[in-house]
Amino acid sequence: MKKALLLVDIQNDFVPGGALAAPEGDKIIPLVNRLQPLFQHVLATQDWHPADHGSFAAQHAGRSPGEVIDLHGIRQILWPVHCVQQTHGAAFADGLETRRIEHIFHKGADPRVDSYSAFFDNGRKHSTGLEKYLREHGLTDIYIAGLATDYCIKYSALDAAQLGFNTHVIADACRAVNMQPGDDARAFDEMSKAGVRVIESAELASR
Ligand code: VGL
Ligand code: ZN
Repeated sequence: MKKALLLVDIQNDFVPGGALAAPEGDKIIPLVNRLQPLFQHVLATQDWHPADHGSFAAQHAGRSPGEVIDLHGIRQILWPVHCVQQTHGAAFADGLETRRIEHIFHKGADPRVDSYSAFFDNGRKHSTGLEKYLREHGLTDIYIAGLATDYCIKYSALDAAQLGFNTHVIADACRAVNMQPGDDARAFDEMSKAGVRVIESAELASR
């Protein structure tokens, strides 16, 4: 058994003050920094969009964030402009310890398709390289923390479990966008039902 901590989208735009903030998203940062030394392997993703990404409401005349459209055949929630490559919003959130991150996987760079999962785009056509990396390094047990519980955490965890990794989500080291109240609870429920172990950070120190 070889463990990896996967930090999902802990970026300025997903914390308060950012374009698509998860409420209290900044609260996970000190905790995530304390968790990192418990793992030999720390990996991270960054949501990494071109300025004209098709998930941005601003790309669709008359549309607003929160509306749902069909984007090249896939159901797409429209978002505010966020995590544009090379901007402050796309950078790792202020205060996040980044020196232990051994590899960064970017997602969402194709303007035609969104990418919630750390593994594949939403059309499951292209992979980020994360699966290959995990297999090549013999990493079998994945512990996920970051933002946002109801989107990128959920889809990353569901894919990890489906791909056969022992998948854990550290609930108190995640925060949700919660466009609808209760989205976070529903996301945890869906992950549990799919075989993801939803744990608390306190359980980790003793493993
Ligand atoms: C995310 C919405 C759009 C996330 C990324 O990281 O959860 N959510 N892009
Ligand atoms: Zn995005």
